Formats: sequence, structure tokens, C-alpha cells
Amino acid sequence: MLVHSIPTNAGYDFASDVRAGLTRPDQKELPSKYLYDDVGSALFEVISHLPEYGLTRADERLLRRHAKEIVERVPGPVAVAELGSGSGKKTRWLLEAFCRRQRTSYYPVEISHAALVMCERELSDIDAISIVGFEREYLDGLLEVAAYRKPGQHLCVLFLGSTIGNFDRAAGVDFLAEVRSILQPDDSLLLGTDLEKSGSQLLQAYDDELGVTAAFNLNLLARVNRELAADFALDHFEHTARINSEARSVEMHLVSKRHQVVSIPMAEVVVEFQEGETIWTESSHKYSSDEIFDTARKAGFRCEVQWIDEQWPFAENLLIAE
Ligand code: AVI
Repeated sequence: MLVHSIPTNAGYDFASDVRAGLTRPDQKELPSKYLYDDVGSALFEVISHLPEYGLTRADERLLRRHAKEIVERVPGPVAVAELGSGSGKKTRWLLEAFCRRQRTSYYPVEISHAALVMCERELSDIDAISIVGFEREYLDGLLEVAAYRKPGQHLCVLFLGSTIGNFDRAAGVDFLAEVRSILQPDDSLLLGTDLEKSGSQLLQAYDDELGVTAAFNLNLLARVNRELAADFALDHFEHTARINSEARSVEMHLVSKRHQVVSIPMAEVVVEFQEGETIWTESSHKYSSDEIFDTARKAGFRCEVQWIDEQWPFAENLLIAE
């Protein structure tokens, strides 16, 4: 077992994204990728255990149940890259199956340093694995992984947990097409997608009784305070989840409870909020099982197999690069 990690080359600029998002003339917004600093990643880990939020457990169940079959269908020899590995817990089943077939290189790509450390710790005991983590944005990391590819080796990319749902549908296709452009024919992409479910189930999942999702969302303002010396008063904002039927998504917002002015010195901006005005922080799009075949085709893949969980509508889709 070999484990080492390639540290960040931070290709993003938190301050300018915050300034751009909070000075938008209509809906203020903050990009959802910034929810995942060390605190946010730890809170997301807790969310994945909440009874109301079945998504992660469905993902894990499918991977555990079908790991052997998935691996048998992935052309080898293979190196495995995971975009957004999180703690790596759910990937264990797959990696164990890959490593039973042959020695396997695993490349987790993560912007959260803490998640990468957790992932490496979680998986390093697997026999016949070498782990090299990349602290990168997804596509930058995947490009670097592709550069490590040995002659004759296939790449299998894992994009699990329905992170694709955090893109709008068109951006999701564009993102998958970019992934495809880094791959070669017969490389594979295992894509996890949360499926449509009732509005009430979604509202409970994204606004849980314990308030963990609320803390996860509010942590974004706390992060702006910590990293950009802002003066957001967290108790002047409230988490809310909203259904967007047209987009077939559930959205998270932070609602300003009063008229207020917030200064963010390191983003060189002062922002005024009206009472009831919101900051849109995340959308989570839900898919129908059929549309994934079409989404895959538009991005240059064919969807070879789909496995659907029986307890929580969620699909694991094996896409092969055409
Ligand atoms: C990471 N992502 C797929 C989660 C989701 O369900 O959209 C993030 C999340 N937001 C609130 N709860 C979980």
C-alpha cells in the first residue's frame, strides 16, 4: 500500500466568487462548492447518517451489493479516479473488488484537505492498493490523473453520491462531456444519481429536524467570516429548503431575517440585505431513471447498466466512453 497526496494548487478564488455572487442584481448566491471546508465536510458526513437523508446510504447499499458485478463490467487493467471522494467509506466495496482482480491505483480528487486525509486513512488498509490523492478541483485533478495513465491501462472514474445533481441539468451534461474529453474510448464512468421523489420527502431531507443541514448551510457564512474577515451575524440568517418544480430540484437558501448591512473586507465589498431576501447556496437536481440514458449519450457515453435502490430512489449508472 502506498499513500501520498499532492497538495492544493488552489485554482479558484474564494474572495472574488463571494464578491461576484453577493453583488448580483437579482438573486444573491454563493457557489455550493464552498460549503465543503473542513467544518462543512464534517457536517456533510453527519448529514449522511440522518434518518431523513437516505441518499448516501442508498449509494452505499448499491455499491456494496453490486461491487463485484460493476467491477466485472469495467474494462481492465484499470486505474480508478474518484471525483469528490469525501471520506471514501462507500468506495471501499468497489476498491476491494478491484483489488481482488488486480493491484489497483486509486486517485481521489478532492478540494477538501480534511476529506482527503480521512479518505486516505479509511482506505489504506486495503490489500494491493496504492492511493495518491489530489487536492484539486475535479477536472484539474482528472487531467493530472490521466497524465499518470500507463500504456494499455483504462481509467474508471467514480462520480458518486449524486454530486452531478448540484449542477443544473445543462451544466451537468457539459461537465460530463468535459470528463469524456479527458477519457479514451472504453474508459468508464460510474455515476450516482438521486432520483425524483415527493416534495415533502425532499423538504425533510434538506431541512432536517436536528438542524444539521441548517448548520451545514450557515457554515458557509461562518467560513466567509473566518477566511475573508466578514461580519455576518449568523443568527440574523435562517436556513430554508425550497422545491423548484420546474427545475426538478430542491434548493437551499439563507434568508436574511432583517434589513442588514454586512462588510466583507477581504472581498472588498459591503452588501446590503433586505428582510426576507435570500442567498441561494445550493440546488440538488433529481433525475428520472430514463433521462440518464439521454444525458449520458449527449455527453459522449452510453449507459451500459443501471442499478436502482429499492428503499430510496437512487441509481448507480455505469457509463462507457464511446
Ligand atoms: C453532495 N450533494 C450531492 C448533497 C446533495 O444532496 O445535494 C449535498 C447536500 N446538501 C444538503 N444536504 C446534502
